[in-house]
Amino acid sequence: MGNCNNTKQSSSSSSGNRQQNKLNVQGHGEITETKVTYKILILGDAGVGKTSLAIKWVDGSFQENYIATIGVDFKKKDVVVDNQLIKLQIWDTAGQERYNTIQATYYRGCAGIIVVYDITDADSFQNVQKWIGNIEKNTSPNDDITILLVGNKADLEDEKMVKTEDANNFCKNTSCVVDKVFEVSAKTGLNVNNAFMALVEAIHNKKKKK
Ligand SMILES: Nc1nc2c(ncn2[C@@H]2O[C@H](COP(=O)(O)OP(=O)(O)OP(=O)(O)O)[C@@H](O)[C@H]2O)c(=O)[nH]1
Ligand SMILES: [Mg+2]
Repeated sequence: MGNCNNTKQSSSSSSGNRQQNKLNVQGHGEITETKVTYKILILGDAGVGKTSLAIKWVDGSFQENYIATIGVDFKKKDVVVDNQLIKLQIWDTAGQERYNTIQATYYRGCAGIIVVYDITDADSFQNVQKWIGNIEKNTSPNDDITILLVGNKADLEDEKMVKTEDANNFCKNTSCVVDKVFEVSAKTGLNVNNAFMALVEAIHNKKKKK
């Protein structure tokens, strides 16, 4: 796979400056507020569940009816990693082909990208390659972006068309991608928090090494 930075390599770029304050967050005791913001982009074909995943993780809700995203939607969430408060800016993009041209600008300042496919839709998994190609075309290795592959709609196990093994092999063979797939369900919430937190922790650990 092309020019993405290997997650094990370090690079000079970084996002966010670190001003440190102490503060108390319920359930976490005293933590350090680092004023670090990570921008996370969600990509993938139309209808795979990008918006549903963002809504489930940030608001805890789910809706059955499909309303296609137009352009991009934004969500914010704060998380604690290593006793540090990290602010996340989540950019939920439109999967529909006609919006693809404006996505080049979305990559600016991006720390992590979630590429989503639907486990019941083999085409959406085939197209993951296209999305990774799009990332490579619009970013440079110095941007040091961490990518996480997510297979959504895991609640529809009976209709599963994409093998976990194939998705894991894809991750292992693609240098900038976290080395395993997260199969999740925006409907039931299965693994949703684990997936987002795995990405945030991977970004955080990379930046810590610099
Ligand atoms: N069964 C099931 N349905 C889901 C799940 N996630 C999303 N859906 C449904 O799939 C449809 C599309 O979901 P969206 O979240 O709008 O998809 P999207 O990827 O944001 O689509 P675009 O905005 O057009 O790119 C909706 O009808 C959702 O209810 C899931 O985990 N399980
Ligand atoms: Mg959407």
